[in-house]
Amino acid sequence: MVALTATRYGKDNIRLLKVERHPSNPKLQYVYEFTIRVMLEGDFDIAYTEADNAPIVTTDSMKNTTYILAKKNPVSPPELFASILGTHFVTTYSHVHKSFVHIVQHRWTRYSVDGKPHEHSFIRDGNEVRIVDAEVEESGKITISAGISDLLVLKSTGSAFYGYVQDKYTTLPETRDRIMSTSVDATWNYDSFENLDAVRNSLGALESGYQSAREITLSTFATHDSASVQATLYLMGKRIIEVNKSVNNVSYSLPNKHYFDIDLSWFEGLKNTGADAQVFAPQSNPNGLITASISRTD
Ligand code: AZA
Repeated sequence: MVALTATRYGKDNIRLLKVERHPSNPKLQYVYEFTIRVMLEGDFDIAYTEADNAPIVTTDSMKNTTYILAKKNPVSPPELFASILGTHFVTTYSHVHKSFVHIVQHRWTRYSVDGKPHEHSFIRDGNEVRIVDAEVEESGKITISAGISDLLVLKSTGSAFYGYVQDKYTTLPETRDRIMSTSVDATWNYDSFENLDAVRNSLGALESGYQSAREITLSTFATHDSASVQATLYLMGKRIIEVNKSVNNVSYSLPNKHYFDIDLSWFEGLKNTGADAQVFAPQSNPNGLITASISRTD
């Protein structure tokens, strides 16, 4: 005997770019580029167990719906668009009980020409992306998590690492001054929203939630006199929760991108290690991977 115990299906990698024009100055334009995944849960079992396609909302229709709702609605902040899209599926189809919308927003940052922000020209300033996940229930309740991925940062000093376990397996030298680099993946969760209107009433908080989490991540990375990736990670998460009252949980995944000293003493006694190190060898792998979640407890 077997049983179907869980199903979820949808369209992945729906790519779209939307141009929005300023209401009173159509030459001033805004662009938003997304890669979107829409997944549905509901009464779809017979499609799997009896080869009966009657309940299937095609994944092609999900793609079409995504384009149409992007045309008819604001797509920024992405937390709002994810909620609009997810709400559409649970309100349009009575057999859809839950929808899951995942949005990856790619960077297009307005750039300046002759010192003035240009009206319609943008630059991809890095591979960093903004992430949103919205889970929408048929009651209307919306649970949103947001995040940042692939935010690559490096500091050339202000990081030490010593005092760790020393045993017969240890070869890593202690250091009071090292390069620290990571590609930040951060996710934070908001209190759930009763419905789409509640999301619409919180747009400022959602946008500032993203901006402040990014700003805290960058400033803490730069200014913290770091004892380890672990200690810097914890401080970032703690500060985000302290600043943002509607955020209850922050998770980070921080690969440790190592840059090793190169001993050049074999060449005419050239000093290039410890305090004299200037030329480093970037390492691709293996790499450390430091993860943690920090939660509000009060
Ligand atoms: N944390 C660090 O910050 N650096 C390291 C570690 C670690 O756990 N292990 N090796 N180097």
